[in-house]
Amino acid sequence: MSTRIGVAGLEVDTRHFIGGERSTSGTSTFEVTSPIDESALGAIAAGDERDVDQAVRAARAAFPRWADLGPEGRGKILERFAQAILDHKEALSAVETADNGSLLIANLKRIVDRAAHNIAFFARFARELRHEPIRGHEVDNHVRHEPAGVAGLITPWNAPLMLSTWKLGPALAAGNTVVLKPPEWAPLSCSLLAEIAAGAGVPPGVLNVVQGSGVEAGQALIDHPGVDRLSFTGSIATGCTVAAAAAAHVTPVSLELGGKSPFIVFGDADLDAAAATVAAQFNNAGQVCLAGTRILVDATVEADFRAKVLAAAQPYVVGDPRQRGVRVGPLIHRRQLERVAGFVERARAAGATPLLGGAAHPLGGLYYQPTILSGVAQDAEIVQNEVFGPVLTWQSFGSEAEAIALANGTAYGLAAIVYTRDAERAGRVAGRLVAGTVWVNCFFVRDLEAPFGGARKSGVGREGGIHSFDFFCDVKNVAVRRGSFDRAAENG
Ligand code: TXE
Repeated sequence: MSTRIGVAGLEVDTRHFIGGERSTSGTSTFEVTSPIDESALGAIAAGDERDVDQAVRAARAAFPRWADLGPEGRGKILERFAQAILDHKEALSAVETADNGSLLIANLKRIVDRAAHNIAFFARFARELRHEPIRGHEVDNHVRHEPAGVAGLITPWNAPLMLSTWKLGPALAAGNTVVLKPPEWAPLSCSLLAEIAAGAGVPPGVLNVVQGSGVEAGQALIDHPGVDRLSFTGSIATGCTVAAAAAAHVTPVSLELGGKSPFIVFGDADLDAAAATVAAQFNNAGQVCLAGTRILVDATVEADFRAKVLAAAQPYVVGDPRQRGVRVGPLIHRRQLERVAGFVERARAAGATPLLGGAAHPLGGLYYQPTILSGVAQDAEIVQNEVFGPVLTWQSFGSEAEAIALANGTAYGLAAIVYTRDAERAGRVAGRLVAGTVWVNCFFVRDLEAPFGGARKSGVGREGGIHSFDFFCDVKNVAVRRGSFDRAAENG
């Protein structure tokens, strides 16, 4: 196996990053391909139990010193890490685009900035975290957030850089050391990230990366008894496996799973703004867990809104994600293309009508047309299951109660989007929707201090701000008998 491969004019190391060094214990590899043209990017070290064990041991060895640095000491290093991410913006953007097909312009303009912010925000949050003592009858309760130990982080392919830093930020700032298992379909930006962290002064063993398949490297990580926290983003099926493995060691687990979020448009809404936001659901080729993929529109404005949505979708040009003007890149992998195409074919066979698209793009490869399907029943597969591609469904409703019933009528509960000009209605509907996040007249705004997570099968737990620290820390209460030290001072 070559230890370096050329990607987008850059060199990326193919080995794991353990204890501050590149290493691999076995010889097995997996092929990484670029979704842009399905070309081979190269062979990457496939981690196994031994690599994971080595990484957990390295993380464990590094933990006491990292924890002892405290929020101030860690914060300085993490701020340098955040700055180093920005300094490597071009490289990270180019590699992420080559590896997972996301738009280059989006990576350059937003994603890398956000990745850096994910680290810097939590570094600052840890420094500023203060607890007022809770005054009880006999004691003062001093609440402390103590680092838990070694955190195992598992991330998916749709946004590896963004989602890995979203977990790394709070885990590291809280004083944990980590083992990160990046997605096998897009592992390369995390390989770069590990080196960038080391270059910025993150000590050896604090951030370890083990690449490989879910069933081998991922499974070894979730089964490892030396892991104190497991944070996972991915599919529901794998989430269940992670939860079961965590249960065996009573390891706290955070699961961010899929979504099938409703996008409700009331008759009084700003239809132009709502239509533009509907079209934005095609971003990242629809491979977004939060996407509002079920359009629910007030029947009284349906025809007007349909025309506006179709017009708003026009600029969503499909093509090479490196080209300017392109707004929808390829799907990640041929298996994902087949999965998306299968959903649409079955929906059409069951009577769904495309208002837009409805098939693979004439460009071929892994490109799929932005698609909106009407004539779908609430219990149809396409309405009930996450497609994870540029595919939306279209339904209308006759009353607020019906809109809420349709919106809540799936097993998911990640997010919901509501467009209305009526503030009272917005509050009322938001209260009745089953969702971890409700966006009113907006979409995809995620302040890092706000809680994030899913209801029902969309996940377990909340992260963001203090919620992240509650998860990544052992929350300890030190109850001190009031006056006991004063008396000791008087006596002594
Ligand atoms: O997810 P997996 P996949 C959904 C979406 C998509 C579907 C399948 O519907 O079509 O999931 O995607 C690791 N032990 N989402 O197959 O398998 C795996 O290596 C430990 C929603 O990629 O859940 C990868 O790093 N780890 C989603 C991560 O889990 C295991 C984003 C996610 O992979 C493992 C992605 C195991 N036994 C897909 N098996 C979102 N919510 O953002 C796999 N993994």
